[in-house]
Amino acid sequence: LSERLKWWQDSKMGLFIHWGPVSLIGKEISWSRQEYGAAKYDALYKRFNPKKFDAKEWVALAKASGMKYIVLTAKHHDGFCLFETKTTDYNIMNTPFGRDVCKELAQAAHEANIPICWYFSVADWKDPDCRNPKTNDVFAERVLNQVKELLTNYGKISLLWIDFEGWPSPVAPKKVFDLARKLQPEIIINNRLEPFTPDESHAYLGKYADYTTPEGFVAGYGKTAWETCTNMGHQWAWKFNDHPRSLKESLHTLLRGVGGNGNLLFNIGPDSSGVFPTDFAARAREMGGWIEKNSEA
Ligand code: FUL
Repeated sequence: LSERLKWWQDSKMGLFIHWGPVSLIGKEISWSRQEYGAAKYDALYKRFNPKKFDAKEWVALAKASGMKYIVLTAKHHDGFCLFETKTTDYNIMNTPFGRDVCKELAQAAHEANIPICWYFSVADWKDPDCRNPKTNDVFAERVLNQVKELLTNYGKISLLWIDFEGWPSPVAPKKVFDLARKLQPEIIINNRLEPFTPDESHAYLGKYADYTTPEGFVAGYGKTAWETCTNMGHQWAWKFNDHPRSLKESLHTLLRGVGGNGNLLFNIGPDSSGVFPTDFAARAREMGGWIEKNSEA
C-alpha cells in the first residue's frame, strides 16, 4: 500500500466524535430530525452552549486511550456546521457558544502532534437546494465551498471522512476528491462518496478512494485498506443513560481489526456541555492502559 497511508495504517485506532446541537436532546444525530420535528431540531443550535468544551482535554483523552487520530463531525446530514463558514448561518458561530470548534480542536491536535480529520456529509437535510432538480447545482457549489473552508482554514488535515445518506450523491464525487487533493495533497479519503455496494457493507473501494469503511462490524476485504467504524456505546451522538461496552468487548473489537490489518475508528459522543461521559472516558483510558501494558518497549 502507498506510503501516503502508512501513518494511518500504523495508527490502528482513532477517535470518532459525533457531536452537535442534537446532543441537547440525546437523540441520534440527523436521523432523529424527522421524528423529533424538523423545525424543533433545526432550532436546537440557538441554545447550544457547550461551556465545558476544552479541545486540549479531548486531545488528551485520545492520546491517553491509544487513539492516534481524531475524526470530528464537522458537518453531519443535518447540515449544522461546527466550523465558521460563509456558506450558511447554520453554524457554530451563531450559537450562544460562538467559538469555532473545528479551529480549537485542530489547533490542540496540531500542538499535540495528533492527526486531525474531518467527517463531512455532502448531504444536507435542512438545505432546500439539496437534490432539488432546479437548484442542486447551487447546493453542490455550497458544499464544495465548505470543503474548501475545512481544508484551507485549519492547517494540515490528515484525512477526510466523507459521507452521505443515499444514492445519488448531490455533489459529483470527482469534484470533491480533486478539490481535497489539490488543497491537501497528502490527505487520505474514505470510500463513502462512491456507489454503495448493494449490501451496504461499504466494501466497494471505488475509483478515487483510499480505503473502505465497514460500519458496525469488523471485516477486511483482501488487500484493500480498511477501517471499521463503530460505537463504544449504542448511538453515534450522545444518549441519555448510555453505557460503554465492556473493556473485553472493546479490546476484542480492536484486536480483531488489527489482526486483519485494519483500523478501528471508535466513536464516543460528547454531551451538550462539551464533555465525554465519565464512564466512556474511563473505558477509553482503560483501553489505552491495556495497549501500553501489552506493547513491546
Ligand atoms: C453513517 C451515518 O449515517 C451515521 O449517522 C454515522 O455518521 C456513520 C458513521 O455513518 O452512514
